[in-house]
Amino acid sequence: MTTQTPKPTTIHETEVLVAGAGFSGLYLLHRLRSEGHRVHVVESAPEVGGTWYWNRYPGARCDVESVDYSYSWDEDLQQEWDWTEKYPAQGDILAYLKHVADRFDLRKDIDFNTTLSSATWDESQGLWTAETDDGRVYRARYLLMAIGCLSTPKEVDLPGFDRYTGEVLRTWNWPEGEDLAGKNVAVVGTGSTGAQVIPALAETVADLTVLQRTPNFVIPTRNRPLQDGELEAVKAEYADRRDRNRNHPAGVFRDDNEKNVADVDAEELRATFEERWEGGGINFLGSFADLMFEQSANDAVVEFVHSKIAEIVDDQEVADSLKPEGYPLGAKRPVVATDYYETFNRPNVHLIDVKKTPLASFTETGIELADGTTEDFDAVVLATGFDAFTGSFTKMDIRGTGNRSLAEAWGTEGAKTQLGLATAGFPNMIIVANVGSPSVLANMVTAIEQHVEWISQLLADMRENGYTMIEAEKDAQEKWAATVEEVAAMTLWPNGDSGSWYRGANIEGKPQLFMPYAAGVVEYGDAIEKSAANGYAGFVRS
Ligand code: NA7
Repeated sequence: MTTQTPKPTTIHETEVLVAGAGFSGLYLLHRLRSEGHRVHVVESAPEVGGTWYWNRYPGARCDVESVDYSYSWDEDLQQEWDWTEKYPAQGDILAYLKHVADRFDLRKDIDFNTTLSSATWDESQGLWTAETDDGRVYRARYLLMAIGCLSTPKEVDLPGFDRYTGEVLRTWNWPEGEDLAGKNVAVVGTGSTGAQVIPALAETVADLTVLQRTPNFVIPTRNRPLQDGELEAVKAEYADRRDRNRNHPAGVFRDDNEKNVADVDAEELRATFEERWEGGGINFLGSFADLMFEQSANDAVVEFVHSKIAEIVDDQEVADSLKPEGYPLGAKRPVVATDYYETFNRPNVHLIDVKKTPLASFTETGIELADGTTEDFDAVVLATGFDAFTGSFTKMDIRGTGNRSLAEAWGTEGAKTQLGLATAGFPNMIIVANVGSPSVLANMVTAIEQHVEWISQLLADMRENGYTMIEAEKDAQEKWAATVEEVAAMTLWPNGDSGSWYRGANIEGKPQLFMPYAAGVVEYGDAIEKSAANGYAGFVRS
């Protein structure tokens, strides 16, 4: 028997290791590298883009306008890039991020097809050691988690799903170019993803069955090509536009109505909702100032959307199933989609309301419902959502001081952070636009830029003052977690029985805590700036 000497592991040493090459990771790399830091990025995908690389299902589109869902930090970049539609399709965003990667020569510092499986804090050396699933090792002073809020799919929990032998497509990793034309297809899930993929597939498949558990409020997108001169007008005052975005809690300027529902009569109420509905998009949420604060105001908007569903959908039994009930509009992430309700008038589209007729089980060829009816499909599309915020952290074996596991820390107490930037016991691990910050409740790109700029300021300050370690203080973290909860409790966001991923309610057994900071990017920016100005209050440095 011969003993083989194990090959020595190559250790990639760097100062800053960034996990993720989406909007956050690319900006971190560019910014920190240009400030003289040694930065390296690892990315699971073979390409940049993060969320916008993976979610390439038919119909995938962002609900923030193109000209706002883009970087503001380079005037030449924003002047030279030409968006073509009001709201960007997934492919357009991906093309933009690829352009950014090439234009700023970012690829040379990114390892693609590289998934971190663990990261361990070495207390004696003050370094993170991160290992990939194929045994490569990185060592870095700082570990920046730019891994996205919605990057780890929820495990499939459909009864008998492993019996099904037909084609299965996952919206979060859609096979390039597959449109399922002419097939008999079922879609499971009616969140933002389902509401986009359903109308897109309905146009090409022979037959589409939608399995709906909880209906959502679906606002029309009203996407359209940008008109002549429209982009030029934005470019002529881009800096001001970006400023307005940064100064709106949603990270994107919205022409919000200052009136409350109680201030107007029935006629103005209806006219206001109608106008915003016709205008389309997230602007609808700015119909009245108190929509997310007063139950009675929210009841009014719910009633309006119900009336729209009844008006659009021909079959009133289907319309009734599509009407969300039992939770305020907004408690589950509002959905923006094109021709969603109209799609249910198509002869090739059928709704199965599994709350009315439960799904007994998947079979080898399709499904069997509790009432004994069966249906067969060529393909099943899963649009069943994500283990939001924490899922991408806890699936990694992250170990901080005293070898404490992050999955254990967050699994028992819920995900708590100091100012959404770090978590106690995990020194030098900085979190980007995720739990405890406005993240998903704002224009993600604005939220990301805010974080990247704060991190750049932090690392410069650490270098100047000779610090090598920063850690969240436990007490400050508890206070911030309480603030996040209190702010959410002032709104209707956490209310009702919506099963929202905002508070982990879509994952069985996950501790329920409202995870994003609901006061928005302006107040949040003040809070993180105040900490920095006070010597990084709420953090310990050494
Ligand atoms: P969501 O919003 O979490 O939606 C997932 C959908 O899948 C939702 O309708 C779920 O119903 C449904 N689902 C999940 N599991 C099941 C089972 N077991 N049976 C029936 N239906 C199920 O994820 P999306 O991908 O649509 O959107 C995520 C975010 O990405 C989006 O908000 C944007 O910010 C971008 P449920 O509501 O749990 O009853």
